[in-house]
Amino acid sequence: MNRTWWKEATAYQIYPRSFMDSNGDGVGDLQGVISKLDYLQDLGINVIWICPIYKSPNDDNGYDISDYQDIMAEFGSMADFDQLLSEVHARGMKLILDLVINHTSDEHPWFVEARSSKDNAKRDYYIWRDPKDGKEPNNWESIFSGSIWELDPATEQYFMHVFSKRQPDLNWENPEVRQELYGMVNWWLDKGIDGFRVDAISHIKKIPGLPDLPNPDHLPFVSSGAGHMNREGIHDFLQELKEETFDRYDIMTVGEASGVSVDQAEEWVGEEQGKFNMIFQFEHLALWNKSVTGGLDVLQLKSALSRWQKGLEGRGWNALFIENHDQPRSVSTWGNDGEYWKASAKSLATMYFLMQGTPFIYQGQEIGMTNVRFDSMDDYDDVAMKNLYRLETEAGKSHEEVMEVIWKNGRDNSRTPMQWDDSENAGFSSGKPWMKVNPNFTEINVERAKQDPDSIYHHYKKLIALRAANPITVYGTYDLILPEDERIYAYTRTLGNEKLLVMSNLTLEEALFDLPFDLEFDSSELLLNNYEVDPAEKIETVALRPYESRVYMLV
Ligand code: TEU
Ligand code: CA
Repeated sequence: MNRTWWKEATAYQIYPRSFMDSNGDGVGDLQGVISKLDYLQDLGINVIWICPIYKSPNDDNGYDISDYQDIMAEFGSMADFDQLLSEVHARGMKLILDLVINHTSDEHPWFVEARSSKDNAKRDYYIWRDPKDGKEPNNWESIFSGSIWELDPATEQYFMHVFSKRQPDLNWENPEVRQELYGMVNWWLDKGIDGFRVDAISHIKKIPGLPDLPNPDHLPFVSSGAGHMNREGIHDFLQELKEETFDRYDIMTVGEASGVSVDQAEEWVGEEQGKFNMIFQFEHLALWNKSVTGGLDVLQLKSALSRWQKGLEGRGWNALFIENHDQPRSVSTWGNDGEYWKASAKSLATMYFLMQGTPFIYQGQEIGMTNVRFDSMDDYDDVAMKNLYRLETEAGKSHEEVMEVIWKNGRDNSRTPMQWDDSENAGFSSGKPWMKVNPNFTEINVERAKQDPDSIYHHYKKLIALRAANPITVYGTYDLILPEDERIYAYTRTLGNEKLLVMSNLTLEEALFDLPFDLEFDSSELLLNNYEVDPAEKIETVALRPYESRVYMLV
């Protein structure tokens, strides 16, 4: 396997609106990010992925872009961006941006023109259809609830939006659209950025004819992935994108690729044929029920992640993650944010971090930030959850019922301001934050975590250092062990005559680790643990306490 910088890197995701506010207006900004670069460097971070910072009316917090080559005024100016880039580089780190090219904002000049008349030159930049029987052109549902179509009264045609109605989908079938996008991508790459996380890229190809999808339950609209998620023909677009842009630079690319399965890995991330260096796959995210009671299914988690580990072995590269700005907090969802808060956050961290791939940490994950429960919808912002709330309450559900779902699944769980210290507004802002701070900030914050040698923060720091110092953690071959165990996620990594043994109890119960008898070694060295352990303890059988995890080097 070829060695490259992006395989060896540890990445950190910043949601700029909620990271650090430098001027007291309550909104995080680029100067705020700059002020925390030393913090990230000290943590051991090599690559920063910053969520969209472009000009945007913020219907979906920057994922609705109205000018690709300008900076959102609330975040700063292009001069601030240039400073950010050079300060990141000065610290030996890399910066990748979020590339949102499935759709634009409805305020993008292309769309403003396109909607002005049916024969406008930009009309075909988007996807327009006549009404069918006085209604939507087909029965597809938007990922953000409701129809995928919005009627534009001026021209009496509908336009398609896979996400919010203020995020019209670009028409990738139009070569002019593609050329415009490539030019923009190269403009940023020429500026010297180090790559992109490519948003919702598996949605750019829609099936020909946009037919109704099967609707056995006679729903008003049906979940529409079959119409636009990883559809046939998408690789023609992706290949062109790669050739016209990415291939010309030494950069890192990560596609956000829902709906892609491991048997398609070669085309997506193969070392030769792949369109991206790595992708965020979604299979493990679907594993905790979207229901209120759903917890973590350890067996399924093991099979999903192992499938990707083995599927890409020697062929491509994984992006490793358990959190991002679209998911609730991992410690609340998969771990335990009560009594076993520390232990479970560390056990989850160890479990995913030492697999083969490039690990990503989402801001706040490194201090174990948790989900939040606000009582009123007024304290929430996410357009997806606001749509859901409106439609569900209109359909007769009670406020309480819908709030349970939002508390458990809502994207704002991970979008509350970063908790830096225990001062007012958690040190995020001297003004009123755009979104309320999680009230647990007096307990959970960076300052306190740094002072506590036993903190989740220090555990992450050790993991990052362990990865940086041991090529086996990057290049070693992954093998799942104890596949049938319902509590323990255990695996080995092998490189030369070394083996790394990683064991994580992912449950509240004690679990007995039985070393497989074919695992041979002369000596074992304890490298990382989250409970007190006697380093000389024999590891043939180990009683792992709730959420206990350990890492050994076997030689
Ligand atoms: O998310 C995209 C996203 O969630 C879908 O790609 C995913 O396919 C779907 O949920 C699976 O059913 C990205 C951003 O991360 C998100 O914040 C944006 O809201 C969204 O794109 C629109 O730009
Ligand atoms: Ca600000």
